[in-house]
Amino acid sequence: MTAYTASHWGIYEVERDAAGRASLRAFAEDPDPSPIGLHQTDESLARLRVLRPAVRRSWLEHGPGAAPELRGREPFVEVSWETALDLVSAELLRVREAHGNAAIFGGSYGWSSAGRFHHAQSQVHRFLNAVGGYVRHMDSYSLGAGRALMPHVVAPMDELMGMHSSWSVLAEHTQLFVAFGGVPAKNAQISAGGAGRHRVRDGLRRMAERGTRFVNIGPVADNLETGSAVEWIQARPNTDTALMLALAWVLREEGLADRAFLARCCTGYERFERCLSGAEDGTPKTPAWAEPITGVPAARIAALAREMAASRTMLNIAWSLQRASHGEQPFWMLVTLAAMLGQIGLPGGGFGLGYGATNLMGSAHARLPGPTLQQGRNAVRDFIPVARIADMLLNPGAPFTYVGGHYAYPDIRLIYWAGGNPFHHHQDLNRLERAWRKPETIIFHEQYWTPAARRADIVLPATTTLERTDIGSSTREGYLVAMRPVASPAGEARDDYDIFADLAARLGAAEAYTEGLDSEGWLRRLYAETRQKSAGMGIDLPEYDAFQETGLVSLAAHDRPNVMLEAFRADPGAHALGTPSGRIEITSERIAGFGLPDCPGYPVWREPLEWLGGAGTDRHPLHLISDQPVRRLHSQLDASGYSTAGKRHGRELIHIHPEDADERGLADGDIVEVFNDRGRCQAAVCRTGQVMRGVVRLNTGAWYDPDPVTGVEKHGNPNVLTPDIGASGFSQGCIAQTCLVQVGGPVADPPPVTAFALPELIPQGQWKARGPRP
Ligand SMILES: Nc1nc2c(c(=O)[nH]1)N[C@H]1C(S)=C(S)[C@@H](COP(=O)(O)OP(=O)(O)OC[C@H]3O[C@@H](n4cnc5c(=O)[nH]c(N)nc54)[C@H](O)[C@@H]3O)O[C@H]1N2
Ligand SMILES: Nc1nc2c(c(=O)[nH]1)N[C@H]1C(S)=C(S)[C@@H](COP(=O)(O)OP(=O)(O)OC[C@H]3O[C@@H](n4cnc5c(=O)[nH]c(N)nc54)[C@H](O)[C@@H]3O)O[C@H]1N2
Ligand SMILES: [Mo]
Repeated sequence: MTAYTASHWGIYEVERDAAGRASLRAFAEDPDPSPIGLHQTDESLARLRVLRPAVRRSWLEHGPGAAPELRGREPFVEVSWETALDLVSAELLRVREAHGNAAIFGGSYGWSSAGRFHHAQSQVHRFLNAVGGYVRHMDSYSLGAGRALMPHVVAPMDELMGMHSSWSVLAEHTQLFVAFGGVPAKNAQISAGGAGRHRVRDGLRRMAERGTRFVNIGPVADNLETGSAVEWIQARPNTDTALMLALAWVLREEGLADRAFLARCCTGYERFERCLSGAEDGTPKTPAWAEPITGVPAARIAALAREMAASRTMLNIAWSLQRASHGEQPFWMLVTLAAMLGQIGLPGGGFGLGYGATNLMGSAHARLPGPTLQQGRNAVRDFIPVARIADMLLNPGAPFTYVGGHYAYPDIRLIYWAGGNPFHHHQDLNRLERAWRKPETIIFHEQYWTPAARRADIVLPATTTLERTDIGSSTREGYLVAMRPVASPAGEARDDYDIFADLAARLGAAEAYTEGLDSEGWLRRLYAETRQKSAGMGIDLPEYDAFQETGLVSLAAHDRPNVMLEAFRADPGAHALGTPSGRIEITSERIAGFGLPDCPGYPVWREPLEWLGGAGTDRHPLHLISDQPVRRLHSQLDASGYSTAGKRHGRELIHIHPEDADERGLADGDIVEVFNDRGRCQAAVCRTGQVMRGVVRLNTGAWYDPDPVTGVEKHGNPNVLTPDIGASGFSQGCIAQTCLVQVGGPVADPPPVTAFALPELIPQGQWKARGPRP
């Protein structure tokens, strides 16, 4: 009987050698398995594990708030679990009593691991709710602007993601596929909670074979592989909204807009049209207007608009476009453009919000109600938009706006994090370093000595999925997986659940947190709930023990190809959307009512904070794209052999156009400094015609490794360069893709990369011998 494990990268089969040592191999039913997950068992990762509870030396000696500027620079003292749990529970009590639960930040953003029960974010939220609540976060780094916007325009993002038209429908019906930001197969390696069969590469190939024509618009060419020709229209980063407006202008001007669809299924087109035509501001949004903004020839824009109107056209947008200054606008404008084409709800037409952003979009699998751990009720009302963490820490009490509301940042004394890496995911990491000094105590559960764990005060070692029993299940991925432990816990690592259960007991909240169940009891309960709900949908799942026995349930028999918004189009009255009007809102009275200058009531072009057509290009003439990494998920598994094989001289590659490289005298493999006024990082040059002139690309996820003396980041982490400013006063989403930089000449004598060096760890006994730090 095959044993399985599930991960964000897919399902893998567990193989054992004669000595019983486990290794992973690709899942036989996966047509395009991701190599990333095969490397979960690499030795190079094992040496980075947190093996014992550890406390930063000054914090242990002098208590909360001691020498916060030494976070990340000090040794840790390894202590027993008893000591660590006593310290954590006493500190939670102290902060709660002195400042209340609104002084605890437990947003704890991050991808954690696959597995529905041992999901660190759910566990930490449930625990903090059980002990009186915490300050939470809204939205995600993935979709800050998109998540806030889409419920007002069409539907919430989670609903939309699950209803994308299936790949088979696209292959049959789509004649023209226009992608803003490609359909990157590298990104579709993953799905939150675990990919099943990887379907994007095959989906694109079949479309090309059936004759779909592809146009890829954006600064990068190699993010749309169809096995045949793709037209690449080079457009400056962050200017897509201007381009789409010009396409819309042509549709209107030439009578190609579907007025019947706009009248029947949308609201507010007329208001938008006044801006489009120039009636309002005297500037018609013509192709000639868009050309100098986008760099795309006006004639090509006009022709493309006509081609779109003459074909069954699918418009797709990458999520990265909304991870930008005014990131609401490209999403809103894409929907508007698709509405003008009038093909929303028709097979193969309409819009996609992120085909390729993960494996999910385009699935034909049933939407199984996966097992979900209830997180309980949060007694604290304060929250932040997720990417405003440094603002919150630096400016307690300061006001902020979010989706029309006015709020104030809470005053945080304690941070509790499990399952995320803020020193990977946040922008302007030099600013975060300063903000990070504010709390008196920072507690992390981690598996690895990540840059964030190294900047904590108390680190509790957590098990990995490979060390736990769990249930793998993800929206529309087609499988339920009985995840088996593959190895015993490293060192003294414990499950997040067991750590929180012990803490809850110390804080008198054992019953609220555990409800009297251990992990096994919870798995049985969650599975039973899913089984019952599935039965209601006509999907029969085996009993828990039989499920454990088979290891895997395939839901393929319930597959059904989907056409997005088909029912709505057929009868918008009977299938009204959840927007205030029940229609697609090209103008949102609600958003207009918020009176925000940087996000009015209909889609508009606004200059990004930093861009190739704006100020600052004299000193920082290159636009930096910091996109998702090809060889890892965020910062996870960065030390694996697969991820490190993609580096050069131990550094990330910066992709640069050969002419931009020549101007700087740069050869392949040269180590350079990439810089702006926020920071500097080093990277190794990769000359390529796959990025347009004036644009450089540096994947995210290299473990943050600043030189302690110069402050220069040595490993190639772009987040020392990106701005930490909200997309707008509406969403406050992260704007990592809005960033100007300069690339310097080759660095003569680069210091060694130390990203994967362990912090100094002092065994508890030896710490006493050394005595307190002077
Ligand atoms: N410049 C730039 N920055 C970006 C982006 C970008 O496009 N450009 N993208 C952003 C996006 S979309 C995202 S989603 C974020 C991602 O940011 P994160 O989700 O924070 O990144 P990960 O590296 O996945 O961090 C997950 C951490 O959880 C730990 N972990 C995994 N499983 C468990 C577990 O079971 N228990 C515990 N206790 N810990 C566990 C892992 O070891 C890892 O350190 O990054 C954002 N940052
Ligand atoms: N292998 C791998 N896959 C992942 C992840 C990972 O870490 N590793 N992360 C996952 C997560 S959490 C998320 S949220 C998704 C994110 O999915 P996305 O945000 O869509 O992914 P990115 O790779 O950042 O960007 C996609 C493409 O958009 C292009 N682009 C950037 N800016 C612009 C622009 O202004 N205009 C145009 N037209 N194009 C632009 C980039 O060149 C890139 O090729 O990916 C997921 N998939
Ligand atoms: Mo994301």
